[in-house]
Amino acid sequence: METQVGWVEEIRDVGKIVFLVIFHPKGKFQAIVKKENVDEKTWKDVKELTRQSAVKLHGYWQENEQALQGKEFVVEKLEIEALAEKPLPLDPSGKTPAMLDTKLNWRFLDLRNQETLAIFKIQNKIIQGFREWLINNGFLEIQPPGIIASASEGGAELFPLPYFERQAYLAQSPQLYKQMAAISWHKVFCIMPVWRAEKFDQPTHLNEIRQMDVEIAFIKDDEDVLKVLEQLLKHIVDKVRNEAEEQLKLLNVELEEIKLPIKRVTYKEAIEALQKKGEQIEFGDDFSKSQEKMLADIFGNVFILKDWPLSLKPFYAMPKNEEVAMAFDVIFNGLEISSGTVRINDPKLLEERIKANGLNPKNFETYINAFRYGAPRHGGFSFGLERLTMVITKRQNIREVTMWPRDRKRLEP
Ligand code: AMO
Repeated sequence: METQVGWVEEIRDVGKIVFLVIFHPKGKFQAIVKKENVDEKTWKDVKELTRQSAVKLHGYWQENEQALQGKEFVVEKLEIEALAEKPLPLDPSGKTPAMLDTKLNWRFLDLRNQETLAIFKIQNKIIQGFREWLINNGFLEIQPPGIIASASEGGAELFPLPYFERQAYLAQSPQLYKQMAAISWHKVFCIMPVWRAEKFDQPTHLNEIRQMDVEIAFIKDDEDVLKVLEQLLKHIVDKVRNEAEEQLKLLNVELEEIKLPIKRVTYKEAIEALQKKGEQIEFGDDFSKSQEKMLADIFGNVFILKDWPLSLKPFYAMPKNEEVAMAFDVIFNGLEISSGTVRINDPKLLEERIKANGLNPKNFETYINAFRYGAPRHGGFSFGLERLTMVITKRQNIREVTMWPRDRKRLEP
């Protein structure tokens, strides 16, 4: 006798036989309970069963062409592990459509929905693909802190945190720490949550995200970093295409292969292309979300926007000349999924740039000092895990691809 566990998605009672559809993340299956095959207790329990109850089934598999996967589980004994209350606040079978808000309010139930499961199985592959490519290419995984003393990406977006006698902040990026690791360990990466106190209410922004970061030392310029980025991105997309075919199909998504090299477009070319289309935009302006989409129509599904004005990039970005930084963004299906730069590894220049950005070098002393003792030139980038999941699964709202999203209104569950 074998044992299967799962949650009851459907119950079809035809008198002396009860058919069950059982949800399990491995795959749904049909179970069949016949009065003549089971003891009295099991039969009584089956008749009292409610949808979404957790059950343990003991029995065996038999072939049945009409059943899911061509087989069904013949139940000889059933144990109710936990009976679900009625009515259900959300029907995860998807038969009764629900608003995203309701799905998120009852996320634990929604995790039993096939589409939701497919999204997060794909997200698993994205994380695995990221980690495996980097490990296979000699990168070490690091663990930066989540509590920090000063900003790395601009002061306005920090969540303050009382920290004993001092003021601390939730990390908005592992930036300064991955740099300090790369100047000693050469090639490093990390995956960690970060927090941004942005007040937007947009389908592309959250206040807590997972960043997948890479940092490489002994580089010459931004192209050395971009070569790593594009191979890594291609590997992630290939992995999803090869190992999550079933999930992509279920979500009705055609995921195109990434052809290398990814097209490079300079910031200046992008501005000119938008101006030609009649957009009001000048050198020095950032692109709006709709302009990013327009750029995708012009330059394609995936492209790299590089040579950004210094004023639009953080203080640590290495200047290429007086105007632009060695900085880039990756635009995938019209959305920024990653950005990165070559970093300043000269303490004097770093101090100057910190001041030029209206920040106080005193708050960055430990960081600046890190570049006084054999700090090779380095650079890196960060993918937003949720943004990447969003463009790969072609979902419209970042909350769909975030298990428990944190935004201005949502702190629970
Ligand atoms: P940046 O601030 O551009 O760069 O962030 C990198 C990537 O993180 C994602 N992201 C977000 N996703 C959803 N909601 C948000 N509020 C949000 N903010 C950022 C995006 C973005 O491309 N330290 C640098 C990276 C580096 O230079 O290595 C940084 O954090 O996908």
